[in-house]
Formats: sequence, structure tokens, C-alpha cells
Amino acid sequence: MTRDITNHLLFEVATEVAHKVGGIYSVLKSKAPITVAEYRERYTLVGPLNYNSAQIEVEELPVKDPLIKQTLDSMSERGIKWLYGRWLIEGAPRVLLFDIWSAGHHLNEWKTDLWNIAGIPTPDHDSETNDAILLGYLVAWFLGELVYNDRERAVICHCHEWLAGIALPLCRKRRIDVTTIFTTHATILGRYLCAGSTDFYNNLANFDVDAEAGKRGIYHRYCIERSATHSSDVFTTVSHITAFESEHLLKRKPDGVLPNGLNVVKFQAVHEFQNLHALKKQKINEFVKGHFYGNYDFDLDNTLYFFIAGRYEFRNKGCDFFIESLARLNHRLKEAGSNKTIVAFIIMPGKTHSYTVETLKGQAVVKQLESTIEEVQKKVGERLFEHCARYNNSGSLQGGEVPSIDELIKPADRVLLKRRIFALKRDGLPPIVTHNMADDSTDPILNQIRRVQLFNKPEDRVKIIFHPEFLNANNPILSLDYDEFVRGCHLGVFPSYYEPWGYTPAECTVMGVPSITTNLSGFGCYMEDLIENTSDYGIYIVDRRMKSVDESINQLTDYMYDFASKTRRQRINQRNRTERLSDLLDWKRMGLEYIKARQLSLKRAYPDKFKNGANPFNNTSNLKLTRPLSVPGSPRGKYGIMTPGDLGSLQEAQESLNTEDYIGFKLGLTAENNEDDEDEAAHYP
Ligand code: G6P
Ligand code: 1S3
Repeated sequence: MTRDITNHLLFEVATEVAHKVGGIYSVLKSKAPITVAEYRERYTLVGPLNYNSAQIEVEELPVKDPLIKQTLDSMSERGIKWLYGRWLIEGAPRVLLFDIWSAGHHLNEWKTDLWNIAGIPTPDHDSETNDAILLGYLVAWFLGELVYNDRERAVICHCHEWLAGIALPLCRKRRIDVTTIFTTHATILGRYLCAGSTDFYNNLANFDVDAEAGKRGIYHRYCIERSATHSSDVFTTVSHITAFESEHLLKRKPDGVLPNGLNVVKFQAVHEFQNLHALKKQKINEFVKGHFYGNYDFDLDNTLYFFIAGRYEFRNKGCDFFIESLARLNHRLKEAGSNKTIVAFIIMPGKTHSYTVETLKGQAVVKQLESTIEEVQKKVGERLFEHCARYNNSGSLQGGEVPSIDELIKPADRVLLKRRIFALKRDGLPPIVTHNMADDSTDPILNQIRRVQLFNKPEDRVKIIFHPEFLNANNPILSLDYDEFVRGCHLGVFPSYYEPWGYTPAECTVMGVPSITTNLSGFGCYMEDLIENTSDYGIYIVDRRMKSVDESINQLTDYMYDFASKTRRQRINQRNRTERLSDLLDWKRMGLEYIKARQLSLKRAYPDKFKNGANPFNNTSNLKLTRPLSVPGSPRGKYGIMTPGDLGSLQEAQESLNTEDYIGFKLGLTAENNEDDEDEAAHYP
């Protein structure tokens, strides 16, 4: 059947629509403005309804499209509950959220069907899989009825991750007249294999995938992922390294790579992000003073804040490497007699029972000291004023115009101050962890810290703070949102072993904060492909592919040591260069690959429309997004013009879509004007 492909409808299906769990929420939310700009009301995000998050994130709206309304009404008549509305984020995309448990009574019937049509077994106890089945069957139901009601417009269904992928084999099996895309953001088996002690990348081609999945109790999930991969018209992933992994573990070579972008916010004043760094660092300083009370014997002006953050996957996220290299860094700084102190934060949510008394006490005693000093200061000010105001022309105060400090600070004030200072005494060392851990003795992070003996001793140049909870401005201590915290830090360290893309270093980059990543992360490979001398731009890439473990850890230590040796002026310059890379990560650039994937899916479903090189999207003005010219001093690419399209392998679509047209600009090929870095730095101490 032929359909109108230029005005096609786009449905993007994921479990994190208006509900934050992890990285996919960031993808959908940050991408929304450009997708809405392209599709307007033809774009709908579909996912499961989570009542708690929906009531904060979604504003209910009536369904305007008559055919979508007809379809949803018909589902309602059969007992399905759903919420249609506007996601309250930039771009305000339309969302359709199904209350999957309103179809709960169908679960067993659908499980049987999944076994019959695709041979996928599903155990009872796996609630994530049960949810995936309910969502998949509801999406397929919705799409099936919609294309029956709407015989005009083509429909693209783009599913993210296996959890939202069950609709794909159903669409294929039921011959629903939609064209489909599947994007995997990681592979289930890859994640499990890496978390163990496998030499993953050297053995990718050799794994007996069914057996490995079976051994780990994830065979059914693996089957769902694999069937979504093979049933989609276009299969994509988020990086080349995950494409390679998918080819071997899921047995289909992806059609292309859809790298993740960010919604880059440019400040009116170019140096605003530098001011924000100073402001947010001040807040971290306050916390650090409290945490190290009694042992606060280092100079905050010579202190650098490093951090690792993310899902608590000890090995996959490279936390093991981070701690080992911090120990080596500590040794080197001590040997060199450095006056720098490094405070290394580990922000990874673990199982905890609230903050420790010691952590809360630290903040309290320092606050008390601060408020006592304020009181004394006020009294000293009043006494000083009284004294000076009594000066008269008779010269009776000759030689005593300015009082001595003993006259200003009275014995009672001294007693009060001494009490506050004595309250700062403590017996032990400053704590490593801010929370009571549910299982302190087996926690991998704590055990590694114990092994390398980084115990926040006064002589240590590297101190560690493990905050096993995501940050939030409403927390009683370290009250900062994550992005504020990142801005206040000096260096993000993300030496991941398994990282399909890696939003953490990308987020650092757009905030102008240098970071360390690896050549096993999608982001690291992407940057390495685009830029020469990435470290000049504050992107340090650790080689975890060709080097031994020990060599990689030494390289990571070298990077941190070199960074710690920089002067403030050099850090400011580097931050400027880092921030300029943000254009490379903007969805306005990255979104191009999504467009190519959609075109390819339409081309595969409706080849006649593209016959003899015809492109139905030529002259379609709403496809092109305008974009402001780049600020001067953008990085030079290895191969000249840099676009993610150069990396993508959506070859069939590429014939019909010109990267430069879409981006609407070229990055400078001439020599960089780095002088303005120096000029800018000259404004700072
Ligand atoms: C920003 C601020 C400067 C401040 C500097 C501190 O650049 O604009 O006023 O001196 O940060 O940098 P640092 O790397 O020492 O935290
Ligand atoms: C995945 O989330 P993760 O941290 O489990 O998807 C993210 C979004 O595509 C990606 O950035 C990350 O590398 C993957 O690992």
C-alpha cells in the first residue's frame, strides 16, 4: 500500500518518556526541541505511564488528530487507560503514555503469543520483562489500529532499547503497515560480560551468545533484544564501538550510528560559564570545609576537585581504575613535594541508610563556627565604630584613634570562639563515605579504597569523598544539582570499560569542564575521530584497547598529574577551549543521523518513491534547521569539515541528504585564533 511519506507520522517509543531512569531520558529530553521543530504535532513520544512522574512532567491535553483519537477511544472502550499530553520540557513534545497494567489481565495470553510467534520464553519472576511485554503489545495494538484507520499517512515507529522493542517483532509478524527503526543504547549481553572478568573486546567474535546469556539468566531478555534487532527495517546504535559489539552479539550489522547530542545552551556573555565555575566551586568549598573539619589543613586556593559519576557499575564505569590511579597520583604528588591537594568525589548511587552522623556533624560545627564569627564580627564592628566616632578635634584620643585588637575582642567573645574551635577537634580521620552503607564490608568501592589505603590522612595529597547518592539541590549536605556540581569541579574522570556512548564527559564538555574518557567509550572514539590533540581541548582519552591494564592506569595517572600541574591561567584557557567543542555535541548537528535513519526506513518501506535517485524530501523546507554561525576558535578536524555524517554509515540515506545543507555551516579550516584565549585569561588572576 502506498502512503504519503512527506507528511509521515513519527512515534518514538521508550520506557523513559517523561520518567527519568538513566541515559535514554537524557537522549529524548535533549533531542525534543529539534525533533519538534522538524515534525511539530506529527511527532509523539510513546511510553509506559508512571503516575508519579507524569503528574509532575506532563500536562494533559485533548487528542486533536481525529484518527489518533479514534484509535485511542477504541482502546479505551476495551479497558486500556492512557494519558495524552504535553511533556513539560523545552520543545514541549506530545506524549502518549499507556497505563500498561490496565492491560495486565492480557499478560499470560501475550506471553503465550510471544512464544508462539517468536519462540521467546518469558519467566514469571522478571517484572521488567513483563512490563516490556505489556508495553510492546499495547504499542503494536495502537499502531495496528491507527494504520487501519489512517490509510493516508506513512508511519515511522522508532523504538529505543529492548525494553521498548517488543512492538517490532509484532509489527513484522502482523504485517502492520509501518516502517520501523530500532536503536540499542547498549547490549544486554555486553553489559553483563564486561561487568565480569572477561576480556570482552578481544573475544567479541568468539562468544557462544546463547550459552553466555543462558548462564547469566538473561536468555529471554537477550532473545527480545535480538528479535527487535532483526525485525526492524533499520537497526542503529549510539556509537561505532557498540555497532561492532552489536554485530557480534546480536548478529546484525547496524545500518548506522546515531550518536547522542545535547541541547547546548549558549550564554549571552561568552565568559559566563567561567563565572559560574567560580560561583559553584565556592559552594563545593563550603562542603569541603565541613567534611574535613579538624583536619582542614590544606589551602582551598591550591585544591582541585576531580569527580567520577554515574550508574554504580564498578568495573564498567572504570571506578576500579579511578581509585587505583588516585593512589598512584597521591604517591607522585607526595614524592614531588607538591602543594596541591586533590579532592576526588565518587558520585554513584549505592544501597544506603541515610547520611552518617559524622557527615552531618561536620557541616553543623562549621556552620556554628561561621555564625559565631558573624556575631563576633558584628560586635567588633560596633565597638570599632563607637571608638572611632568619639575622635574629636581636641585631640583627646591622640595616638589611640584605632583601638587594639584586645579592646575589640572581649574575653567573653574569646571564650565563645574557643568553644567553637574545640568543637572542631575529632579523634579519627575525615570520613571517606558520606552515608551509612547497607553493606559496608562488601562494597566494591570501599574495599578498593581500603586496599589502596587512601584514608584522607593529613599527609595525603589526594583525598576521597564517596557520595553514594545522586546529587540534588535539596540534599542537606552538598546541596547542589548535578550540573551545578560539575560546573564547580575542575576535572571529570570517566575511565569506563563499557560505555556505549557516555553522557558524563559530553556534559562536562558543554559546561566547559575538561574530562578524561577512554577509547572504549562512544564519546571518546567520536572525539578522537574529529579532533587532533584532544587533550589540548580538555578531552583526555585513555587507551584501554591497546595498552595493558597497568599501562592504562599509568596513562590515567599521568593525565591527572599533568592536569594538577597546570597553573590557574592554563586551566582557564583550557576551559575556554573545552567549551568551544560544545558545537560538536549539539543536537543541531547530531540530529542529522536521526533524519538519515528515518529516510532510510521510508526508503526501505516505499522504494518506489525513491526510484532513479528521486528524493521526495528535496525542497522540504521543514527538514532543514538553521543554526547560528560558530564562534571563532572552533577546533579543526583531522579531515577538514567535521560532521557526524562523516562517521555515520547510513549510506543509502546519505545519497539523498546533504550534511552541509542541513548543518548550514562549515567549521573553520584556517588557523585557529587561540590568542583570544590568552586575552581572556589575562582578565583573571
Ligand atoms: C573562573 C573565574 C575566575 C577564577 C577562576 C578559578 O575562570 O572567572 O575569576 O579565578 O575561575 O579557576 P580555578 O581553575 O582555579 O578554579
Ligand atoms: C546507556 O546508559 P548506560 O549508562 O547504562 O545509554 C546512554 C544513552 O545512550 C549511553 O550514554 C550510555 O553509554 C549507556 O550506558
